[in-house]
Amino acid sequence: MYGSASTHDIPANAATGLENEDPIKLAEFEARIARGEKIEPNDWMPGLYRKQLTRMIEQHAHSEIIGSLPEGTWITRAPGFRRKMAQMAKVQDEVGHAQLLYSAAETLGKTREQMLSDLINGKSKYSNVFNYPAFTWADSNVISWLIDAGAIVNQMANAKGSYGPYCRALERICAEESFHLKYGHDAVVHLATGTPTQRRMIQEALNRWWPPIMTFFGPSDKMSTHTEILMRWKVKMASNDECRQQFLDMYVPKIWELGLTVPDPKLRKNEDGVWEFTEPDWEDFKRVINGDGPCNKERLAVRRAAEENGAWVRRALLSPKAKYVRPLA
Ligand code: FAQ
Repeated sequence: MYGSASTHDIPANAATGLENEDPIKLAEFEARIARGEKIEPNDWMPGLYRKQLTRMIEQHAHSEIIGSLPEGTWITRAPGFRRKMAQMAKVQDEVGHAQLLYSAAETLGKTREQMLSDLINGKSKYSNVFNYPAFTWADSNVISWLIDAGAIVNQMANAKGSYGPYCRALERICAEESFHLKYGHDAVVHLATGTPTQRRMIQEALNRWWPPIMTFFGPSDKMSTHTEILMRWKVKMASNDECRQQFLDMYVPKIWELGLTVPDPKLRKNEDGVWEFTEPDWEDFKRVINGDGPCNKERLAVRRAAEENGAWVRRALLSPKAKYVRPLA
C-alpha cells in the first residue's frame, strides 16, 4: 500500500517518475484516459498518477477544512438571523466537502489519519487564500462570492477528469458551491448597494482579497510544476492560467457592474479577449503556501486543537466497550 504522498515523493520531472512502469500497461492506461474512461480505485494506474492525485485531492480536502475557518469566525457576528443561518450552513457544507475529498483520497491508499497528521504538522499544503484574515463581515462576503467562484471555475473543469471518485465528489461539491456563490453575491450586492459606509467596507475588503485571489489558481503555467503531467492524465482539465483567465472573464464585469473597482491599474481585456493584469508577487505566494502567511500558524493551531479535543471521542468509539455504538458485524 502507498504510504505517504508528500510532495517530496514526487519527482520534479514527471518523466523520471515513469521509467519503472510497464510500458504496455502504461500505454493501455493512457489509451483509456484518451477514450474518456474513468479510472477506478482497483484499476491499474502508474505510481505517479496515484501520488499526484493523492497530493492534489488531499490538498483540496485540507483547503476545504481550513477554508471553513475564516468564514466560521463570522457565524456569531453575521448581521441578523437569516445571514447567521446561511453562513452556518455554508461552513458546514465546506467541512462536508473535506469529508468527501478525504474519502476520495483514501481510495488511493493514504489513510485519513496520515493526511490529517500531515496537515497539522505542516507537511501538506492547502490553498493560499485561507492564510489571510477576514477582518470584517465584508471580507467574509468576498470569500463567499469570489473564492467560491474561483473554486467553481477550477472544479467544474476537473469534475470531467479521469479519476472516478474525485470527479463524483467534485460534482456534488460544485452543486453546493453554486449555492455559496449565490449567497456570497447576494451579500456583496447588499453592501455594494447600501450606505456609503457599507460600500466602503466592501471595496476595502475587495482590495485586500484581490492579490490572494489572483494567485488562487496557482502559479503561471510556465512556473507550474505539475500541470503538464496532470493535464496529460486529465486530472487537471484546464491549466492555472486558463482558469485565471476564465475567472477574470466571468467576474470582473460583475464586480464593475456593482460600481466597485479592482485594485489593479493594469487590468484590462485585450482585443484578442485575453486579460492583462499586474504579475502577482510569486515570491510572496511561495512564502504563504510554505507556512509564512499572515494566518498560517493560527489556522493550524485551530485545526490542531480540534484534533486534540476530539481525541477522546475517537478513543471512545474505538474502545471495545463501545459495542453499543458500533454497527453490528
Ligand atoms: N495554494 O504545479 P502547481 C475552495 C502549490 S477549495 C497553495 O501549479 P498543481 C473551497 C502546489 O500545491 C480551494 N498551494 O500545482 C472553499 C505545488 O506545491 P507542491 C482549493 C498552491 O497542483 C471556498 C506548487 O504550488 N482548490 O476554495 C496553490 O498543478 C470558500 C506548484 O503548483 C483545490 O485544491 C494555491 N493556490 O495546481 C472553501 C482544487 N497553487 O504540492 C472554503 C484542486 C499551487 O508541489 C471557503 N487543486 N500551489 O508542494 C488544483 O486544481 C491544483 O492543485 C491547483 C494547483 C490549481 C490548486
